[in-house]
Amino acid sequence: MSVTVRSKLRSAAVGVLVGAVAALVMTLTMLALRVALGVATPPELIGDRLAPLIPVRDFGTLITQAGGYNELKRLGIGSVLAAQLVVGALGGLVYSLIAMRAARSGGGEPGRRRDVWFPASTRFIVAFVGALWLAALLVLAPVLPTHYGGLPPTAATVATALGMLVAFGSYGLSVVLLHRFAARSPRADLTTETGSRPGAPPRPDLGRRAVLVGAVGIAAGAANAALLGRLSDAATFSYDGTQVRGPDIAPITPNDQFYIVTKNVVDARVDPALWRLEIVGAVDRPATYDFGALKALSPVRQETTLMCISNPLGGGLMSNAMWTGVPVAELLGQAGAHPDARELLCRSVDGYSDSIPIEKALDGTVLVAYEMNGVPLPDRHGFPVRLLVPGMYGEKSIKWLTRIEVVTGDARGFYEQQGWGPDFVIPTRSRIDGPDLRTPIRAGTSVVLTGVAFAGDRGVQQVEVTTDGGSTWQPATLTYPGSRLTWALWSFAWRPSKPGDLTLAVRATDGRGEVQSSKAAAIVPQGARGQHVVKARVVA
Ligand SMILES: Nc1nc2c(c(=O)[nH]1)N[C@H]1C(S)=C(S)[C@@H](COP(=O)(O)O)O[C@H]1N2
Ligand SMILES: [Mo]
Repeated sequence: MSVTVRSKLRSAAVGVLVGAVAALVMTLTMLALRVALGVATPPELIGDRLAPLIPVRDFGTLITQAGGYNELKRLGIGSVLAAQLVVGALGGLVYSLIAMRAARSGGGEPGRRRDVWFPASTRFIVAFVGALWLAALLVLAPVLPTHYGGLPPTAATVATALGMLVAFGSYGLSVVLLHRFAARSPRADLTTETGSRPGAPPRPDLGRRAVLVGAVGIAAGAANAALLGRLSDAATFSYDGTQVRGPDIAPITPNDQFYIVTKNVVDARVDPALWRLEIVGAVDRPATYDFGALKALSPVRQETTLMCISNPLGGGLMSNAMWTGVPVAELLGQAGAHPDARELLCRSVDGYSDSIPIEKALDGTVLVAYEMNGVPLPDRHGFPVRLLVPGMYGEKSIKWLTRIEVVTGDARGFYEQQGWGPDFVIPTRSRIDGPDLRTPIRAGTSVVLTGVAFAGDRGVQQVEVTTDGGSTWQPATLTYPGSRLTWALWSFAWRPSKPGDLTLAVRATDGRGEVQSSKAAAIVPQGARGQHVVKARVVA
């Protein structure tokens, strides 16, 4: 192999190595900013940018193929981290090629002054980092107002942009410094090379230096692994999708059992000192509240049940709590919402958004809640404040709320953009929780069936049970009648007289007298509808 080919290959290899190591340094910078300051990382932002663009059916397929929402989140983060490494290595490769060409063409001659201080390779890396940064700002513009430590949208945008600049900058600086070290200035390297004997073995010095760069890479990789481990311990993998159900369901769900759904890989952990609630948009008097100012307003206590739109028939993505907070109607009254106001577009520190109709917001039951069952909201449920929207699916009850914007048009939130909805009003639902009917029942014995029924913000008037596949319905007892905004708990004493395979089902009647229909609908796009049906085997 000729000397030039060998030296080119060697240069390219050094470039790839340096680029990959610099990418590890960049990732480390991102993760450190995330852990220490709550600054959103590009892997998280890219996921949040893409998710709303994916039609809900495809999103469902992706989740199934990945083996669950948590697995899809893991896959997304992993892919972006891997892509960063590849792009970083390519950047290093191009850098080394430019450095080599500059060294060859300018070898020996005194370069222009500009080229001494800013050689072509340095200009390339500045342009590369600058272009990546601008592209990231443009492409990620809608999700830049994200800050997991609680900064309001405008400050969050600045924090995210600066964080990316620092991270990308750490890449560029690492490429220049590591390359200079590894090739001991490309110019000096190649000048020596031309003077060396044809066919001479590569200078052992370069090999040793490359090994040292590799060692920096291993150290950066280990530090990345340590920070990823910390983030993964705090990640939502362990609790996203937590359900509560079973025969011992309590009227009020304890906070540590309340169901959880989140789009995040690592949830927000808001510092109340940074946090603000902004009321903006079509209002006469825009306002900003800090946590103290919000709690100084006269609070209301309101028991309310929440249910996720993706709760299957019979599922446990549904819980009930006693909430304390301030009615949104009061905040809007203070701000003076314009008469042509149509919706509220609400935003969270995690970049999540959703909208609610203005009539709903003004009905007095929509709260900015800061207590759950008598204690401050747990982090997972939206500390310091969340929106609480009775009667509509849980996605409207935005956690870590930071901005309410009064809009005069139709605004679509995170999930609505995927194609969920457009109707988010909770239909009447009920489920059978107990007993476990997988084990056969002996004819003639008494069994107590129990469960819950929920009719959004219409209340539950009556619950009925059928044990003959819907031919006859008998009233159940409401062991906890609940209120207009909550679920009810029911029980039904059943004594099957003869053996056979039976079909049990439950139906509720809402406070307006409307009976839950048996007409089934899939979860996508407006939430499951129909009756929860359970098979039972009665033996002699
Ligand atoms: N900021 C923010 N709010 C959010 C979400 C989210 O991912 N981010 N998920 C929503 C969804 S889909 C549901 S069902 C409820 C769940 O609230 P919980 O976890 O307190 O039960 O929160 C909603 N609010
Ligand atoms: Mo949800």
